[in-house]
Amino acid sequence: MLRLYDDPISGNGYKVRLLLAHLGRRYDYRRVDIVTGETRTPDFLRRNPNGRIPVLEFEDGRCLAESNAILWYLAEDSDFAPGDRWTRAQTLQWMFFEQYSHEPYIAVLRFWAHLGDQLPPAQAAQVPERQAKGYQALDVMERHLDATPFLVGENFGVADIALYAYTHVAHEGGFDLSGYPAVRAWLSRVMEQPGHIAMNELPKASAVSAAE
Ligand SMILES: N[C@@H](CCC(=O)N[C@@H](CS)C(=O)NCC(=O)O)C(=O)O
Repeated sequence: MLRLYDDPISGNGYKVRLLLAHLGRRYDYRRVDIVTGETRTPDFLRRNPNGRIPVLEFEDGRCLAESNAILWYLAEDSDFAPGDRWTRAQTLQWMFFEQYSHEPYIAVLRFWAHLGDQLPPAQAAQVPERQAKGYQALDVMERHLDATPFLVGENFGVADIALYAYTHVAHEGGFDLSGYPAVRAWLSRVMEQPGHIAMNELPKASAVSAAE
């Protein structure tokens, strides 16, 4: 059975849980605490030398890191994968946008907000700039989603999953989505997809175990 190493607080991990739910796949869930450094133990670093969740482990021991690479792998040959060359390229365009222009601002500010008073001053000083760049990413999405129901044309797919994960909790990092009606309508469309699970929905207790 597939095994997912993840922390429930992580939007990157949620992307993978959300796609696995849509695909109806069972998997073993291993919780790894990112705040206490469980991603940096020798045991975990053997699975991902980059010391980060999510990591998908296969029965033969191979491990795949990077949330969007995992989405791409799992979606292949499913309804969530883009069909032709152009939609594949557009999907990758949005997934790279997510990693370079969205996640470093919207996800990181959410994580920093969770740290509260523990946030080091050097990082607190970066908040205004990261907030401005996060709003720039939302502006890009708003303009695009004003003209199309999903990020890549008419069909819900892995680009939507990749960007939904942190956009729907952007408010937790201090972002106000009230000025983004097209983004909010898209968030609702994603939530309405059959098979959708919320971020705090973990696989059944029997499939959940603590990291070894
Ligand atoms: N680009 C990676 C980012 C992964 C990442 O930043 N993971 C965070 C949680 S969201 C993590 O494991 N942090 C723990 C650490 O850095 O030790 C992806 O998309 O999977």
